[in-house]
Amino acid sequence: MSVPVGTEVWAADKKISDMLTPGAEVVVAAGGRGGRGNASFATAVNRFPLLSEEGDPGEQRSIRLELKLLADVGIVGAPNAGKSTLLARVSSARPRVASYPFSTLEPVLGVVGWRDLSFVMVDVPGLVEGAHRGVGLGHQFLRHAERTRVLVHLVDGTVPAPMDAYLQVRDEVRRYGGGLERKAEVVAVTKIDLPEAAARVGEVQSVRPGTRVHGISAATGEGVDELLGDVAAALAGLRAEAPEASGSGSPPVLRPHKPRQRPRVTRSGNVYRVQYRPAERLAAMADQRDGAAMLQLMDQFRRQGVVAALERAGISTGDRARVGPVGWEWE
Ligand SMILES: Nc1nc2c(ncn2[C@@H]2O[C@H](COP(=O)(O)OP(=O)(O)OP(=O)(O)O)[C@@H](O)[C@H]2O)c(=O)[nH]1
Ligand SMILES: [Mg+2]
Repeated sequence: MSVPVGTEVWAADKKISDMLTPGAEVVVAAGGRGGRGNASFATAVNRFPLLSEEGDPGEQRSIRLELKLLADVGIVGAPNAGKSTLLARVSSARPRVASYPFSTLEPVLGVVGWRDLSFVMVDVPGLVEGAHRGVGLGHQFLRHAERTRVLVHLVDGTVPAPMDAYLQVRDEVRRYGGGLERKAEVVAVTKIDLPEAAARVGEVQSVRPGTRVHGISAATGEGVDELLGDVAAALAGLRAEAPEASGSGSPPVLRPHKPRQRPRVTRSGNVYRVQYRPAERLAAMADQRDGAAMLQLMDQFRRQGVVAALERAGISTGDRARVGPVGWEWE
């Protein structure tokens, strides 16, 4: 199977793997084991093996592939903060911009060029209080910010309490978890071409002492270059800290863990049924009319731990034992 990079593979609501490098492989359903002919049952004392084994059918399972966008930088913020306007200003992406909340309904990627650097930014639809519980749109899109390395947090400079708006979005990001809250965050108050917004930068700065809160206008371009400079510096800092995997060598093959099977016995009345694929495979192929084959089968059941499992389950003389199509009276 070939899937795009950035895909998560889920089966039965359990994450099997992340596909992070081109060519990464994951086995989601193993092919069936081949059968074994009777020659493979020959031993020094049993030179005429009467047993053989049928092959197994391949595994079947439903899987869900969840594609996460890969971007270096995620733009987060309350609805109407000016996220899409900024992305449109700094890249050739054309996300929907409108003067009402929730105008962007799906994440949009843009490639940003800054000096000689280029990085990918994703415009994540607006976050509102309760987004982590699925209120509004933001939560389902926050996963697209999971793979980013830097968050640009935009605060609308025209709302009555920009500081509260900042803290609310921070809270949503923190509750979402997944390491999002630990990402480098570059904060900017938007729309500073409007006087009331320009006056708000200091307010937000007061909750972020020690790190610069930018004032930007995506409309006029004011402050945008400095903002991108900070983003580039954050990205460069992270690159220096954690150099990306060289990409050389063959991609790892991730295999879902398969628990080791043991014989399981279920009882109904005086019938003890053994569930154990290796034993059932043998039983399915054994010729029940051939006494010698049946003796060899019992011998294999003993080696496979089937007899011990039946004894542990409390089988006693006169009860019936069953393995696949083979049944016999216990003695
Ligand atoms: N004056 C001014 N208006 C801006 C600026 N940036 C955005 N706006 C306006 O603010 C409104 C919302 O902008 P968007 O970019 O759609 O906001 P958003 O954060 O993407 O909103 P959602 O997608 O709904 O979350 C639009 O009417 C924009 O024209 C700015 O720098 N100055
Ligand atoms: Mg938008």
